[in-house]
Amino acid sequence: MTDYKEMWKGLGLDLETHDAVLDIVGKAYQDVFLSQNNRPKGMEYFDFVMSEIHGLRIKELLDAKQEGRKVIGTFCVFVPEEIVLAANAVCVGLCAGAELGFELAEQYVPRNTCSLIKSAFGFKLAKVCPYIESTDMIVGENTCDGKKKAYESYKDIVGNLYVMDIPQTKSQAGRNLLKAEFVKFAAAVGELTGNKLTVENLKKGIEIVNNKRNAILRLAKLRAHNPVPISGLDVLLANQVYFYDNPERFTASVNAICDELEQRIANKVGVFNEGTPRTLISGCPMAVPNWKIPHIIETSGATIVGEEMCTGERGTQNLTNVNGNTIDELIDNIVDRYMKIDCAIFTPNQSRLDHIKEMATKYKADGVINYSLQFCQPYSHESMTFGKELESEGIPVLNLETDYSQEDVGQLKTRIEAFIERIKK
Ligand code: BJ8
Repeated sequence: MTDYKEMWKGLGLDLETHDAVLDIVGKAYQDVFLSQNNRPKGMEYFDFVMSEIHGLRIKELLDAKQEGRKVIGTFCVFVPEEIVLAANAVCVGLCAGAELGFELAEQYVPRNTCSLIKSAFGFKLAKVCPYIESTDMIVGENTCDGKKKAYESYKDIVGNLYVMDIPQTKSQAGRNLLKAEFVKFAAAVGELTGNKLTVENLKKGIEIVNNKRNAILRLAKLRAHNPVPISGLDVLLANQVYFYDNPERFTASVNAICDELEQRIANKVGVFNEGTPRTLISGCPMAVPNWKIPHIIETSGATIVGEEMCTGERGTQNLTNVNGNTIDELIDNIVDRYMKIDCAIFTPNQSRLDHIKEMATKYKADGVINYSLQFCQPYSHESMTFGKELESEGIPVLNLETDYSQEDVGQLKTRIEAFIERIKK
């Protein structure tokens, strides 16, 4: 096994704490993923990626930097990767899904802040994230109040934060705002990288990201089959790795899994028996290694057939039109695509509810599990209103609120098991 200690030391990581983190993630991975039966062979690629989560991929990022490329870290699917790639920079997701460094984080954000935000601070302050330390620019986005206010202090601790405004309504004014922000972002990326946007490099960036989204959407579609050919956990993992892998390699690996699954479907091979209750998860994003709820669901007698979340179909569902003769036209296409993201920060947000219903039908879900992180106002609100609406249309719903701790696992399991009993009937 390659020894990456010197590389981590060079990035300023706290080696002792970092070792402990890798140990915990490795064990969790073993328990949650490697214990599954009958996984597609193609998932070995993701096993490898996960085993090198802080190793090979970080080395690739550092090699890219040696070649003069820049690394841009993001926390939100509103950051246009097309523009990052057009400028020959590398895009990496920075959201973290572990309860680490929370005490340190609470010196900067109130205790009643969601775990996603706290972990962004915790990973930086505890010096355990080689991704954060490899970035030349980190992009924050003014979405929910929690993130918006947190970035005011995050900028002081990271030193390379760029903040982007995001509209909160799907109006013409909202679209104008997003376009102005994307144009400004393109200029900032151009300044950082020394590479100006051209029609050619922008089209290339759009194509790379479209291919990546197409592959993951192809994977999603195959789950409509019964028996389902791949577990929800494995698809969630692919959606999580989506944010930091080399995009072309990711696309090829996901397409290879899809080829294998098509074969499975033809042979009626599944990971769960035909007739296993099918659930759709909807809500806040789940970053690595946040696998708590999906693991409980898939070890309690049900499977997950879709993720209506940013680490899932909300983040990938629309492609960007690559046709255009000018930079302005292509930016317009990018803006049109991103305006369709139905994050709960938008008001009203009917398209998200419509998408949940559409996914429930498309993937033949027997019920919807709404997942909100504690203290997340936007998603908790929508869980309540959408939950009522879905129930009124005969779609069973379970609303869960949790955080990154393991303390509520027993309680969650009891509620999830009861819900599975209900949808079985
Ligand atoms: S587009 S969902 S990635 S903002 S969980 S920090 S909302 S209090 S993450 Fe998100 Fe972009 Fe929207 Fe998607 Fe706030 Fe809620 Fe915390 Fe959240």
